[in-house]
Amino acid sequence: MPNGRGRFAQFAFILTLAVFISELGSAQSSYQPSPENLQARREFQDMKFGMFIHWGVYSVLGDGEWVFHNRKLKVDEYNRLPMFFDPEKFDAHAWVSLAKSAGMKYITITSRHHDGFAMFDSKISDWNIVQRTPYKKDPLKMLADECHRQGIKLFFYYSQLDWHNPDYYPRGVTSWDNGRPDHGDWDAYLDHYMDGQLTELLTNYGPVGGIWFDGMWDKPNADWHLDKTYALIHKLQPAALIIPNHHQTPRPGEDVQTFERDLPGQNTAGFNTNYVSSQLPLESSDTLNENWGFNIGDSKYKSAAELERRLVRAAGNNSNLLMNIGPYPNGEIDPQFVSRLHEIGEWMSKYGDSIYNTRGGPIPPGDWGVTTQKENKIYVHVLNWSAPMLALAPVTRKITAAHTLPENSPVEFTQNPDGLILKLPPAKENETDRVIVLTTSM
Ligand code: JFZ
Repeated sequence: MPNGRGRFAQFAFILTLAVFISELGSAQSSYQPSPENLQARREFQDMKFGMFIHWGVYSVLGDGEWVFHNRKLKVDEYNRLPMFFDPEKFDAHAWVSLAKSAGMKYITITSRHHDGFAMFDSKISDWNIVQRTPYKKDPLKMLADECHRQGIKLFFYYSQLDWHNPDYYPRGVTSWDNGRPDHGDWDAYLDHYMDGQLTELLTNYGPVGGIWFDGMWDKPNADWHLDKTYALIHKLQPAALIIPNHHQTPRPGEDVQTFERDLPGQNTAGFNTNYVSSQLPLESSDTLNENWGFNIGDSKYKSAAELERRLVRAAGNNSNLLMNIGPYPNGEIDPQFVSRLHEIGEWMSKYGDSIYNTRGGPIPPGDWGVTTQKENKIYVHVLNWSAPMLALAPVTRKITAAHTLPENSPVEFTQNPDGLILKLPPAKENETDRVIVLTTSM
């Protein structure tokens, strides 16, 4: 009879097997990613670092993107807001150049958030930037054109949750009495309104990197017509990736597993799943200060060094990092964001080799740091270790050389079946990451 530990191991094994089979089964039952889609997934993993942008009419109030809900405003009251949204300083070239200078390879921007307000030229409803604001233009079109010019991939965040449309009914867990009628046509909301807008986004903006969905958690038990919507997206643009922020085990048709404010498998935020897909590309999103949308009272900026370490930890966990900024309502970007992004960009120009195009390395991540790998290189990222000798778990590949990045000076090492020992150079002042490049024979 197995003891307690044996029984637990047995249980854990069966559970792992069940999850594995279910992922395999569901992937096979209905969704076969197209070759373009599989290629796009690899390219997504190669990019590693993206810019998240939360920007909408809510930015005018400087109180975050949830202000409609947090202040329990009525629809008629919130309807006044677009009249004051006139981002005369919006400059698509400046935004895309900023992302590029930070070493970011993609941008994910809110095409509409939970207020349902379309930040693009939509014919499905007049609740959009062209028809309701004095600005009258489509910033997403300008951004898409500029991204194509500068070689940056553009993804659209799209909120499935809607605090404005009466057809978002029955309402979900975030509902409050905001003056909408107590009836509505849920199927029309999904099939006409949402799929209609998604069709616009995937038709009028050239090649799109993908759709980043959010808000399903508002009605966890509703029928969201996911198969239909996912099929529509993959039909319109086979390479477009579906990235759902539902914090659950991935479903068929989904192409990336994303984790909000956490590394894959961690759940410090309290709403993420511990399950990490072994098949899908991974992404972790976070905020540069403490808010997604512009919040005038938020000056808690993370330092460039802290952001660099997060990026390194994400890469070592086989994940991308999507780092958010909330631009001002006039279209300018907070200089505090800009200076940090420039600093990260400088750092990436020296250390980018150890991050771009890599996958999580062969040595498990630890408090000391992480590893990444590509081709015959293993990059050891030492983030938190002060002693001269670092002992690591064994690596099966034979290591033929070790040197520092970016100086390329040799590093002494010992490799045997019990492990790998590196003699580290002393940390330099303000060094966020000591990178040792291991060259292997295969
Ligand atoms: C969502 C949005 O609500 C938020 O405004 C932002 O856009 C972020 C990227 O995504 O955040 C969530 C999603 C789910 C939960 C909490 C915040 N949840 O389930 O508790």
